[in-house]
Amino acid sequence: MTSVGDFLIERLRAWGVRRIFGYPGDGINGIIAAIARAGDGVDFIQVRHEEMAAFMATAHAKFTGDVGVALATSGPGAIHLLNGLYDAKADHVPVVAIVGQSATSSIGGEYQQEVDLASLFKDVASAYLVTVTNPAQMRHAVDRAVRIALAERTVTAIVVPKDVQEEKAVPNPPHVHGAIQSGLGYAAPRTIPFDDDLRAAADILNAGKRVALLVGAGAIGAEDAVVAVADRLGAGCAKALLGKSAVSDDHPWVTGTLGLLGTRASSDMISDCDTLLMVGTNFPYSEFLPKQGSVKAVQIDIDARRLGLRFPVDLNLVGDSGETLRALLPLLERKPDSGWRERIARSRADEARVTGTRAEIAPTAGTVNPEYAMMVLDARLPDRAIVTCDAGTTTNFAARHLHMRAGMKFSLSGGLATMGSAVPYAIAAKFAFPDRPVLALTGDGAMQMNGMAELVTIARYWKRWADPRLIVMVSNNRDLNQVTWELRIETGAPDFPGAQHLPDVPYAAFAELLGFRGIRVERADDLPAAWDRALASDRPVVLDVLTDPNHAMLPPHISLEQAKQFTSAFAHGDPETVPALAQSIKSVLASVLPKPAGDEPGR
Ligand SMILES: Cc1ncc(C[n+]2csc(CCOP(=O)(O)OP(=O)(O)O)c2C)c(N)n1
Ligand SMILES: [Mg+2]
Repeated sequence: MTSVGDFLIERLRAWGVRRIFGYPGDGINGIIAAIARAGDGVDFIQVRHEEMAAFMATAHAKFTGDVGVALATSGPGAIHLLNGLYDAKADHVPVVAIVGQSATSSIGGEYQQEVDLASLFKDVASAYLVTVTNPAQMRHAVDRAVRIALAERTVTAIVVPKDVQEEKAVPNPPHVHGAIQSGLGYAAPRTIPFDDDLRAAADILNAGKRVALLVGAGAIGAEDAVVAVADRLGAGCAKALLGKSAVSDDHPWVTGTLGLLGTRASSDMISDCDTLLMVGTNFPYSEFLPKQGSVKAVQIDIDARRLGLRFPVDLNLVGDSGETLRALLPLLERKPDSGWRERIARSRADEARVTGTRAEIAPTAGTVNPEYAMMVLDARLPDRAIVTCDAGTTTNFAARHLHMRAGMKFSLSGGLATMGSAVPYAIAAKFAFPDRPVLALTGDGAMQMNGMAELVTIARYWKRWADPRLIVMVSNNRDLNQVTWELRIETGAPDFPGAQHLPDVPYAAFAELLGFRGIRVERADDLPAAWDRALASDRPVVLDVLTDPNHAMLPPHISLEQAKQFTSAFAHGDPETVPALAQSIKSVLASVLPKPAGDEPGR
């Protein structure tokens, strides 16, 4: 007999799903058993915690463009999934969640592990959420969950009570009134604006003298078109963090990321431009965008919901990034050289000088300057590397110091900015691209939260991967450093060790226990050789770098208000570190305070 569980798996396979990230429980026994019966047909990846399964499904979707699938049992398993599902929803990638539920006979009876999943998932899976109580529903439940997730780039969920999983499948609902005969398949449309609107966009862009592009995750895969348009317009290009790999940093007119975690070259370019073209980005920080009314602007996004949301542009275009830019290109005029690109290149060179200086700031004894640590990696990033990053200072430094080259991939939890995602993202990347080097850059807080447990998952699977290099770099500053600095900058509060400090954990030694290479680095001089060893390893590596929590972590342009708050944190006395912080802060403030000539503070 083919059960409903069997048919669920069969139908997912028919949709092209080959991998399910999940964790068992008796609420999904009928589905787990079906996966076992399916044999090689579908690969079940066992994680340590359901949230990790959802992160992996999210990362799978981000790195491959296909739908990610996460499976969890009823009650606690379903609840654990949620944060990872919100990550997919916030970053607009297709993920289908499949969760168990108490048997239909006990629903409504407060039976053990019964949770009102229809209410719990109502928000995260608002695009499509169905409880399958009749076997004949399964066909359209799967067809709709996958198709809607792909078409709307969001999260959908199928809840299956445990008894229903074991019932006889109805793969072909009867040809009668009330039955649904759904089908397979989704072909993404080619979305381009009407000619008149493209012409209007071209008029705006042609009239500009200093054009800046801001590209996001929506431009990933459209690099050729971005480059062609930027070259035609003599434009510069900044990137939202999720779009870091969209355009190679090898182009001298690419200024890197924009925003709190961005470069000064990007923020200077955006404030000096007269025309802005936003492509596939939902970049949130308005203070890093031009002042309203100060520039002409065009935005391109495949989803009209995100148009005109962050900046009141003159023209909103619904369209696919690559297709729309290609359609726009013949309408764009080559601009005479006004020196704009040269100015951008100079600003980039200045930036490199400043970052170089920051990387030279002497760290507190026994630690490594975290910016130096990132620059050592930047000089060694292997071709085709896939880089994942966690919420924390590592993201700031990776955002500013890592240069993406063509063929690399980069992602992180952008919209949700949740901790604990870098290692599960890296695992999903490794399954999707087992022949590519994958690097997870994480803080010690995130490592303790999820990363350490997920090393166990790596230990289980790494021998399957053609290239065994999954390198986890832990920035071990024994502190929730990102938030410690935010406390200082935003509220003027001195350090609060009880809340902010973390225990030192021997990450490298733990990795060795799992059969990995563990490398602990306490001195900057040892770091280049440590990275070389890690990158030449024949097995996964944990690189535990003791980084300096006193290294000032400030945005590219600190406002006067923030500088005041910040100074007051030290006037009140940061309990343990005031002298140690002084040098770092002085150097960093000098590099980030607004330019004196003609520039207004606080931009
Ligand atoms: C799940 C979750 N909890 C809390 C936060 C708030 N938060 C953002 S970064 C951060 C500190 C991270 O510390 P760590 O991983 O050690 O990185 P560091 O900043 O020290 O480099 C915290 C607590 C968050 N983003 N996500
Ligand atoms: Mg830390």
